[in-house]
Amino acid sequence: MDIFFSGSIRGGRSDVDIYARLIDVLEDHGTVLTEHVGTENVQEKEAEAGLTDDEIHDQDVAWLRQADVVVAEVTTPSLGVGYEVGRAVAWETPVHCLYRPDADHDLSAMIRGNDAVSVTEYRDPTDAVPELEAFLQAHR
Ligand code: 6IA
Repeated sequence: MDIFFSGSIRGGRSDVDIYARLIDVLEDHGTVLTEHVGTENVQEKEAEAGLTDDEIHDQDVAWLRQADVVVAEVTTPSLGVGYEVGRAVAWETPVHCLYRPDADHDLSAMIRGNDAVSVTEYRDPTDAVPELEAFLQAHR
């Protein structure tokens, strides 16, 4: 199963350790197409790779199209994550979002109010695992 993990990059990297822990869980269930989202120094790597924004966008949309499911950590608001969720919903790719309610920002109504998107609220990644695994099983 191809899993697209979506998490903030230019929106802010304060949750990178959480992304890495969630990606570890997802890797037990399939291929995570977007492992770089959980990499500590992704912005340095981005500079080293010398990719243009056009190349990043086109590669990312191709992975999104390929994915069987999308898992998005939406606690740190990110334009890219919102865009990816919107496109996945339009393609009827199943989307599950993870949100920590003790965050600075309340969750967008465009996510919480979207019947096509399921949301798990959690504090520690370990607490999110049962609902995440149930989502993956349901779309296997
Ligand atoms: O607006 P943001 O940058 O916060 O959007 C984050 C989302 O956009 C993530 O879920 C990623 O899927 C996607 N994204 C943003 N930057 C990249 C990227 N940079 N590569 C792939 N997807 C990206 C290149 C890094 C690489 C050379 C290590």
